[in-house]
This record gives sequence, structure tokens and C-alpha cells, in this order.
Amino acid sequence: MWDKVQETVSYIKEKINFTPEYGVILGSGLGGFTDDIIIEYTLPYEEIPNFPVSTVQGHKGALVFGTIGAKKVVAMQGRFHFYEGYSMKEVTFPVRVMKYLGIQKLIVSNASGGVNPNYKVGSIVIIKDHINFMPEHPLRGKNDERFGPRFVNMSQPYSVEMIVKAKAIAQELSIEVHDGVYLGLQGPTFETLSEYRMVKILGADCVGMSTVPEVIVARHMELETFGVSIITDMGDEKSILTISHDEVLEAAKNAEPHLRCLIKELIIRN
Ligand code: R1P
Repeated sequence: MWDKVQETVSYIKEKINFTPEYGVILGSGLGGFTDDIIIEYTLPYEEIPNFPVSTVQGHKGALVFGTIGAKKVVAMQGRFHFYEGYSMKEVTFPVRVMKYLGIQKLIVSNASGGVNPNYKVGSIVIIKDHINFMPEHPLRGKNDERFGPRFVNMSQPYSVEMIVKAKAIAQELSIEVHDGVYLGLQGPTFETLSEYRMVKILGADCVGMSTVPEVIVARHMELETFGVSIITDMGDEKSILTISHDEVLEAAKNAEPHLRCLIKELIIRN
């Protein structure tokens, strides 16, 4: 894994002269964030050695390098999910690559289903913690100490400092935000009503099929991490839900302008 990561990093560094400070992972329907970046380079995933390719609609599949204000960022326009058939090591490979390209901070976004009755479709939720309910752990197997320790402290995976800043920015810009716990499931099926109930009973506020492995690997390498979710459907256990990926993309697109604004300001001011 170490050699593969270094090979990919060397390839990218040979192609482009750019050291990003921020990494941003764009979730379903949130790829438009790259319009806020003054783009210097775009590398399609298929051109990058050892990189997986995106197979999910709404995940374009490119690393975008550029600036937001004075800050240098690399954005993943499209992420990888375990349900696509990738191992957790493949799902999280880009996070390791971004770390060795130079990022110190990682911002992760996603679309999720809400179970907190205070949320509605379109709510922006700052992730304050997560519950790992995914079937494979990204750190399973022999640990490579060059990346990080065997046992990773997960008492505060999401940066308190960045959460406080994001909330202050949201208040200043009159963007309504909630905070909550994200629970990661494998997917690709959407949740049954009973599963939504389970998510709620387990203490989470929203549920999705990504983010958790990326954040675990980011913390393994001591990246400062911020997570944000757009609620694209509500898991109301009393009513019958029909949700499609197209509806998820549509709901995410509608809420995207506010989220974009929040992430942009967080990067500029941090
Ligand atoms: C389902 O519509 C897809 O949207 C979410 C779910 O995890 C699933 O992949 O995608 P992101 O988590 O990548 O935003």
C-alpha cells in the first residue's frame, strides 16, 4: 500500500507542480463545488495510476486542483463506495494520496437520509461524530506505521475547531445548519423502515453509504477532518418511503448553493 501510494503521488507530482493544503471529497450531487475553484489542473481518475474509477451517477471521476481565495485545494469530483465492489483499502486510497500530496485538512461531504425529526429534506448537517456500521474496516490487516498507529484514537474524529468555525460562518451568512451523528451502512439498498428505526435507536441522526472509512483513514494519518451532510430524504418510520438515486441527486442539487458557500468560507477563513 505504501509503495502504491508513493507511486501515485510521484506520478501526480511529475504532472503538476501543486501542493494542496485542503482536500475536499464531494458527495452525491455535490460535484458543482468545483465551480468555486479557480482550476489549475484536472486529472481524470482513469489517467492516475492505481486509482479506482467512479461508477456511480453524480460522481464524475476527477481530481481537481486549484485555489479558493488564497488556499490551495484538491477536490475529488466523485468518490468510491464499498458497494461498488471496491475493498475499503481501494475506497480510501485517494485519501492517502491526498495526504502525501500535502493536504493537512480534509473536508468530506455526502448525501444522507435523515432520521432526526428536526431535519427536513435539504437540511445541512455538520457531522459531529459517526457510527461505523460498515462490513469491513479500512485499517484491517497489518498496520504500516509509516501511515499511522495500529490503534487510532477516535474520541474526536471531526475537528471541534472546524465545527465551531463552520457554525459561526453559517450564523453570519444566515445558513441554517444542524449538527448530528452519521451512521455508515454498506448499501447499495436504501434503508428499510425498520433499518431507519434501528439507525435512530442506535443514536445516529442520519445514515449513508460513505464517509466513515474516509474519515477513519484520515484520522489514521492525523489529518484534521470536517464532515458535512445534505439530507436528501427523511426516514420516517411511520410512512412508506420511496426514494431513488435521482431524487437524492435532485435534493442535493437544491441544497448545494448553501453548502458550497459554507465550505468555501470555511476554507478561505481557516
Ligand atoms: C445513494 O443515493 C448514494 O448517495 C450517497 C449514498 O452514500 C449513496 O452512495 O452518496 P454519497 O455518500 O457519496 O454522497
